[in-house]
Amino acid sequence: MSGLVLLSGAAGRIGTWLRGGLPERGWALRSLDVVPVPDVRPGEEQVVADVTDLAAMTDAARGASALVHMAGISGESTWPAISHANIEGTYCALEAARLAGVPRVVLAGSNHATGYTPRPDGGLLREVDAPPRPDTYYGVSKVAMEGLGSLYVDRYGLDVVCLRIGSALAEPASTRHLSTWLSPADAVSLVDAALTAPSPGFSVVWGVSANTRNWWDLSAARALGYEPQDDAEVYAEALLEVHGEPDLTDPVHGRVGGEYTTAEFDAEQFTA
Ligand code: 15L
Repeated sequence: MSGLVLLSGAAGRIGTWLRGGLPERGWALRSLDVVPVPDVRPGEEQVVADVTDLAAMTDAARGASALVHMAGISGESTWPAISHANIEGTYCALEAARLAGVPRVVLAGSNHATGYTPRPDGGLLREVDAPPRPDTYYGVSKVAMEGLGSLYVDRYGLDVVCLRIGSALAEPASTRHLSTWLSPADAVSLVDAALTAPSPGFSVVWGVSANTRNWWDLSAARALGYEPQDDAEVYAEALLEVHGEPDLTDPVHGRVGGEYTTAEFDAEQFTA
C-alpha cells in the first residue's frame, strides 16, 4: 500500500526514523513539526506548525491518506505541559484528520498508559489484560490518547491504531530494555503495518522488538502484519556484565512502566 502520510513530530527521534524508513516502503511524506525538519529529502513535503493549532493541523492534513501522530512530550513533565502538548495535541490530530477526511490515524501511545500493571507470573501480557493503569501524568496523557482514538473510531468511523511503544532507542541501555526495546527498523515496520492493515477499526498494540525477554504479547501487533526483526538479546552480555541479572521483584522489572512507577517519578518532582 502507499499514499501520502502526514507525520507529526517529524523532527523527533521516532519521527526521524520514520522519515528514513517509510519512503522505502512506498509512503510519501508530509513532515510536520514545530521546528523545521533537517535535511528535507526529495519529494518530502515540510510543514512547520504546532500540533495544538487545529486550523494549521487541518490544513496540513488535507489530501493525506493517513496521519501518523508522533508529536508530544515523550516523558514525564508538569501537568500543564503534558495536558497541553499531549492531550490537546492528540485531540487536534484526530479532529484535524476527521475535518480533512483522513481515514486512518496511527498514534504514538506508550506502555506508561498501563505502567502499574504487574508482570504476570508466567506467560505473556496481552493488551486486553492491561487496561489503563497510568504511572505518571505522561501515562495519563497516553490513556487519554487511547480514549480519544476509541471515540473517533466509534463516533466518526476512522481507523485508529494506538501503539503502546516500549523503549524506542537506537540500542538498549538498561537491563529493562532487554524486554522493552523497540529498534529503529522495527519501529518503521510497526508503523507500516499500522498504516497497511485492512480495516483495523480501533486497535491497541504493544510496540516492542522480537526480544527474547519480551513479556508483552506481540500477537495483536503481528496480526496487523508487524514482523519484528531485532532482538535486544544481542546486547544482553554487555548489559548484564555491568548491571547483573534483573531482579523481577524490583518494580523496574516487575511492572510494565518500570522506573516510571518509582518514587523518582512522583508528581511532586514535576510541578511547575
Ligand atoms: C516512553 O513512552 C517514553 O517516551 C520513553 O522516554 C521511555 O520512558 C519509554 O517509554 C520506556 O518505557 O522505556
